Amino acid sequence: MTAEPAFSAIHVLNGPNLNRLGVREPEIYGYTTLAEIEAMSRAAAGATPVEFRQSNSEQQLIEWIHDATDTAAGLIINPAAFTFTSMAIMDALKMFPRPLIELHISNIHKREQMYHHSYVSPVATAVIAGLGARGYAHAVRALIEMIEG
Ligand code: DHK
Repeated sequence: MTAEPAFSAIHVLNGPNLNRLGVREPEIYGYTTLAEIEAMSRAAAGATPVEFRQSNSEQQLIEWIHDATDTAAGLIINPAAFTFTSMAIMDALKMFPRPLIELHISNIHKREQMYHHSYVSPVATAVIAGLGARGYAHAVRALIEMIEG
C-alpha cells in the first residue's frame, strides 16, 4: 500500500455538535446527517481523495489542522461554535498555506449577534454560509477548482 502522495487529498474538518446533525435543531441545520454530508462531499470530490473528520475537541481539531498543513492540498472547516471563541484554531489555521474554506450550514450573519464575529474568516480564502448541508458539496467543488486553478 503506497502512502497517499502529499498534497493530493482535501481535508474536511467539523467541529463540536456536528455529529448530532439530523436531530440537532433541525429548524436551523436541517435533517441531513453528518454521514450523509460526508457521502455528498466524497461524491462531489470525484477522484480527489477526501479526509473527512469530526471532533467535539478543540485540541483534536488543532492537531488535524496541523496534519492538513503537512499533507493536504486544501482544507474545508466548519469550526461550529469554536468559530466564535477559538484564537487557538485561528492561530493553527494561520499556518495553513493552501486554499482554505470556512463553511457554515446556517447563515451565521442572519442569526443572533454572538454568531456574527468569526475568528476564522480573516484567515480563510473563502467563506460559505447559509446553503445548508449542500454547502459542503459546493465547498468541495470550489476548493478543487482553486487547487487546480
Ligand atoms: C454550526 C454550529 O454548530 C454552530 O455553533 C454555528 C454552524 C453554526 C453551522 O451553521 O454550520 O453557530
